[in-house]
Amino acid sequence: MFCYQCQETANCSGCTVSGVCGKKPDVAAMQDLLVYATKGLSAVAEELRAEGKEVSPELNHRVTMNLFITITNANFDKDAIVENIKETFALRDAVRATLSDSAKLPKAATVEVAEKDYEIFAQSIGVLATENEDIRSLRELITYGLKGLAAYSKHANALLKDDANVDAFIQKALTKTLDDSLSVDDLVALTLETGKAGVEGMALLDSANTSTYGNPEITTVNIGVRNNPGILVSGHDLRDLEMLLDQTEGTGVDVYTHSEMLPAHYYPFFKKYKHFAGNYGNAWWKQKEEFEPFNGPILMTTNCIVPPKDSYKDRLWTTGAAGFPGCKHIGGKYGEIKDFSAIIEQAKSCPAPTEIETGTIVGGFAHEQVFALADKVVEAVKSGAIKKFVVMAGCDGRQKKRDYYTEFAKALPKDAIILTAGCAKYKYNKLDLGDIGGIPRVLDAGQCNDSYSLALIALKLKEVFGLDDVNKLPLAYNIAWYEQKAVIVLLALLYLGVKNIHLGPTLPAFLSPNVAKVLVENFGIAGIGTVEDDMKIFFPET
Ligand code: FSO
Ligand code: SF4
Repeated sequence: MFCYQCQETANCSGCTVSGVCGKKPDVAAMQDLLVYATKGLSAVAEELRAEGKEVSPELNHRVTMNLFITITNANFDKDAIVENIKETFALRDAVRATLSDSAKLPKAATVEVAEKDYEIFAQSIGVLATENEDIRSLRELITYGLKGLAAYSKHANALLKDDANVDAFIQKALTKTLDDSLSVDDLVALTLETGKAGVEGMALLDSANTSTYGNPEITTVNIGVRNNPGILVSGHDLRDLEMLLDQTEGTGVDVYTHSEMLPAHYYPFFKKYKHFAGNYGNAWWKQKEEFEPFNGPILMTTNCIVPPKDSYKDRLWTTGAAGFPGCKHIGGKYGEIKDFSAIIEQAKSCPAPTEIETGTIVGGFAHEQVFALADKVVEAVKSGAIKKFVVMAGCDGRQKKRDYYTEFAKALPKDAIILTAGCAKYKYNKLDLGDIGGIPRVLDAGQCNDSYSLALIALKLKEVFGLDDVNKLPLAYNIAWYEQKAVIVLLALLYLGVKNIHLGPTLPAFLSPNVAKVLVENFGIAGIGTVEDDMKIFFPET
């Protein structure tokens, strides 16, 4: 196997024996083949569009779901992935049969592979099949960005919102990663185009979320527990959460959020559920310690599964793109009501969660809420009470060196505000960093996709202060990344013209020296150093 798509890849270069995440070589091979089959399907869809024919929502959804399945920590279930490969090849062949001309299609769109040969064939189409390291680097950078974009599209699709342009772009770009005639410059241009589509994808999801659930607002979330049995919902899918809340109403079972699901509490819609009890635990990587004392079932709606301990494996359920062998999976198509009765029945027989923390956290600072506070914020900046904003969005992870982010947050000057989104917030959202004139020093916009809000806030500040360049704001970026959704957020920020982003705890292994050089020279991308040194870089004036 060879996989280097996430931040914790072995030795900062690539997982070759087994994934640090727990992904085994046979699952890695099936994920590679699923990506390849999806690229073939996309090439067929591209040709269909070129012939002026319509591409079905079924095909669009198949592409986004397949990519989502291959995101780090989303799906470890080989059998489920094999099923998706078979279905993808079948759909590819059926659609190809409707083309007038299929002579120009790449091999991925035509090759026939028997199921018994999947693993052998997968060895020939993995990441290392592209020999030139710069072309490989750019192809993978684009593919990983598209995986993140696909995940965000899928969440919008679950709310019955689609953007045909975003789907068409994903398929066009996937097809281009198969094209040997493209140069490094062509692929650099495609990388920036991917960032543009990332902005559109996040805008789509933002509008799907806010039109369905309202605009996030300042909310205090309980992190303790109640006395009833509970179900813990993890991942990012708000529609799954909504269905589960509907079905648990009046059953005596409470529902808690975990990790990236915390921001659900910020939406007005979810406040009507009396049994929506609070948030339990911390970022995804602590689940081995925290799922055991939760005592009840846990529903993983998306990525960030840590291979479970036997002590709670029978309480771990998956749905959507997520999967783990031996854990029960709840199916359901877009627009259908999923049947959560079995998980609810299991919850009823479980003890209430054991309390591991008490207190509250505050969040809900997405774009509309911050715009509502704009006068106060502008006043605080003008008076000098707020001197700088630091965007510390992104992901948390299990590596010790990520303690840097806690120490960085603690070391910040007291007149600096943290703007955050994603599970990176768990490194400092319980530190009690205080407020500046009533404005909390940690403003949490929501999930990683809500980094879109942070971009809108930056653009609004630029407008209010009459600046011609977003880089002239008193705003710095110190972003933590882990998996591929962070890649699309990064590409989106680059497309919006944001410069000098610091990215850590390590730079992506999939950036070749030359591609890294392009990012450094054109965008000022940098890594992180020690907290002390970085304070001097971020706050040269103090
Ligand atoms: Fe964190 Fe996981 Fe949201 Fe990622 S929960 S690491 S960037 O999936 O998606 O922020
Ligand atoms: Fe390794 Fe990350 Fe790939 Fe898992 S997803 S195999 S940890 S690079």
